[in-house]
Amino acid sequence: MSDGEYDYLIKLLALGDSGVGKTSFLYQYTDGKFNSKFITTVGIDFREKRVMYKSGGPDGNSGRGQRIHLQLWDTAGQERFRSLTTAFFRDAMGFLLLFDLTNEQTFLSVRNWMSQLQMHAYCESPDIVLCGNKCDLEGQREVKEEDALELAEKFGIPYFETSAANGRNVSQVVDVLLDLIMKRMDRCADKSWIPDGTVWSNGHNSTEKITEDQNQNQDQGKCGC
Ligand SMILES: Nc1nc2c(ncn2[C@@H]2O[C@H](COP(=O)(O)OP(=O)(O)O)[C@@H](O)[C@H]2O)c(=O)[nH]1
Ligand SMILES: [Mg+2]
Repeated sequence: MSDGEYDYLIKLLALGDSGVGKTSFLYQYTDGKFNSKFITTVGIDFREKRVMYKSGGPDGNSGRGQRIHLQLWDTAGQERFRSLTTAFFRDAMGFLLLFDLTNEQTFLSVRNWMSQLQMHAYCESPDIVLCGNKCDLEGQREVKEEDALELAEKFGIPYFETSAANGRNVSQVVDVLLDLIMKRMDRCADKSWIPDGTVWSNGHNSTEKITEDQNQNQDQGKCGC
């Protein structure tokens, strides 16, 4: 597909404690590479990738493909809760919530990240995928798969064990998140819940698609789904 053309611009945000592998995960997803000596990228806070999304049609066959321009936002340096603001979460339509399978504390932080999300995201139940990262380091594992699954189930979100080092489940996680987002967009006929930053290829953003009245209902928790 040519550079300027896409049907949807979708912004995703990677969250989780410092060191869990957010930057490495995004780098593996967009570039298919891993650098164990990765130094926080200076000056770039998001990565981009184009994907095709095919929704299942009513008859079970694939519908027309949608051209998606994914913007994946990293959160380097903003991991500390107090520095996160509503503005930081604004515009993101889906969240990759990572913890480190070899560091139990990062798993315990997941609850805090979930409450931050519930407070600041576009609605109280935004689309989130939980990732237990560094699954290649099986010998150093501190978090059991069943415990992570149980927590994910409690929050009603999918859980995957991933490795930014060998790429395991990395693209699958993004596919699952994108699928949740696209299905939510389908469900919300008026689309008034869509965050301001969502841009259609014709240059209009979601704010332009709604009336002032509806605009007043755009507060978080009112996504209508
Ligand atoms: N073995 C292994 N190391 C990883 C993985 N993901 C990240 N790392 C390493 O963990 C450290 C922190 O990763 P980074 O991406 O900077 O974490 P961030 O602070 O969440 O962005 C770096 O040394 C990475 O090389 C993984 O899946 N497996
Ligand atoms: Mg980082």
